[in-house]
Amino acid sequence: MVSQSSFENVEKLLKKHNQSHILSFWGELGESERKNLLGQIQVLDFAKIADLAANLSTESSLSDIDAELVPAGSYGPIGADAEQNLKYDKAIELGKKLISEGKVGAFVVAGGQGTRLGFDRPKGDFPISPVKNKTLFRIFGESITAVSSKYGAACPWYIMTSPMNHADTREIFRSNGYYGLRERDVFIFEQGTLPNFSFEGKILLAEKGRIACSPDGHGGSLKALYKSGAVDDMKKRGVEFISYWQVDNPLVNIFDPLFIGLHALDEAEISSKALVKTGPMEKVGNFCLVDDKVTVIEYSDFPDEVAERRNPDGSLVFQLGSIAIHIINAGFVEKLNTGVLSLPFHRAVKKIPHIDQSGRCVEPAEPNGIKLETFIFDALPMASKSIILETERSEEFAPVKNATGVDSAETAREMMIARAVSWLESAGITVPRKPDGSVDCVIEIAPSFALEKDDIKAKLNQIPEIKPGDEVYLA
Ligand code: UD2
Repeated sequence: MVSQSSFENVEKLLKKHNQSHILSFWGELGESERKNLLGQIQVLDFAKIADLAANLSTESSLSDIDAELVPAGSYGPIGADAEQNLKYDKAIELGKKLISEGKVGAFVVAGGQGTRLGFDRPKGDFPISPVKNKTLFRIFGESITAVSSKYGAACPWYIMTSPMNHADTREIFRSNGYYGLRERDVFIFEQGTLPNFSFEGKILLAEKGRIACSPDGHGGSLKALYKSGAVDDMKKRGVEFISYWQVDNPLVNIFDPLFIGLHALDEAEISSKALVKTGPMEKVGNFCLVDDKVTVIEYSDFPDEVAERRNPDGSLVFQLGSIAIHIINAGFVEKLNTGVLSLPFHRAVKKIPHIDQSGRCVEPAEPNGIKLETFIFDALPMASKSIILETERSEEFAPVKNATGVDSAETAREMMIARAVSWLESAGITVPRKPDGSVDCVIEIAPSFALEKDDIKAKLNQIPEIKPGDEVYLA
């Protein structure tokens, strides 16, 4: 039973922060609803919320730092220059050693809702591979299994979900036999949530006894990795480096020795992969230096005028885009959590169903409130050192965001086929093409067959002759 004193304490707290309406329906609530609501209120960080509520109507603006924005520098793509290649050889050797010593863990953030894709299950369960229709989770799972056997090390896989998809995700992993990994090497945990606000800064109620909340963004992973015990699990296993990626990218190279090795050689705390953007408005974050610190500014916060700036040779000044692939030191996550971990909040204006003050359910037709999220890349400037490695789009980035058009399942499948074809052709295999030069077959390479281009060379005798119109699955 909820004690009178804990009710009174919460009542006082809400009054102080101008959020008393949360208890408007207290008299109508049953005992367990009351307990849940008090529980929800007690975990809120009111100092932060007061600050937020006061600033909710302020659009984010870069005008004050604009003048100091400088593009961040990066390591170039592999093979680009001779001096660099020497360092790359050393980095690859170190990266391979760290993987085989079990010092690298895989970590996918999968708490998002896949709204744009129109898929109402966890996005990782979306079927995507061109021949076998493997899901995103299956592709990642098979890649991690293949890496484990290639390097003779058990590579653990950490998966962050949100309250919206946690139970479903667990069930998907269980019913798919953990995609070939041992159950004890798979660690699924939930991220936190943040309350939703009206434009006036009032916390919205989803039900009379429940606050409207949404996932706290992928930045929440830094807290959730620590709180869930994932970091402790890493310590027990000797995992020092976390390979971070997003659930929507089937081309990700999860254990990239070069990236891991460069990060470790340079003693960085969190590092990133970048691509040269397709144009000024590509929907990826922009790598900048702010106060000499590597920083990502999301496309939606980046002023058009700055995005359009060009060098004398016509290239974009801010040409490096973030593809949300990072190496993060487990020690860095721990350090942030034992200090004051405070990522900035980003606001998104949304339609938020809620209960109004008369107790009616409102399903708004127009945006009526604000959801807040934190972003992982806002931790970059908190690192003592952060490096960027430029990579090739065709090798590593095919995001599945939309139902059709740009960054859709269709474009991702085309890119998966194109990468398979390029790997085969670089090993001297003939792939049929139409008179216009386009590929005239569908090819899928299983992670167990090849994790990278060079793995193909050892398998040449297992590759059948490919004829026009063939569907080929190499496993
Ligand atoms: C993200 C990046 C963008 C670029 C692009 C590349 C942000 C804000 N933008 O854009 O700069 O790198 O990806 O594809 O990151 N997620 C959670 N919990 C949450 C919210 C998201 O786990 O609370 C996961 C989600 O499941 C997905 C990833 O984070 O794996 C990206 O989320 P998104 O689709 O909202 O990001 P997007 O496409 O706007």
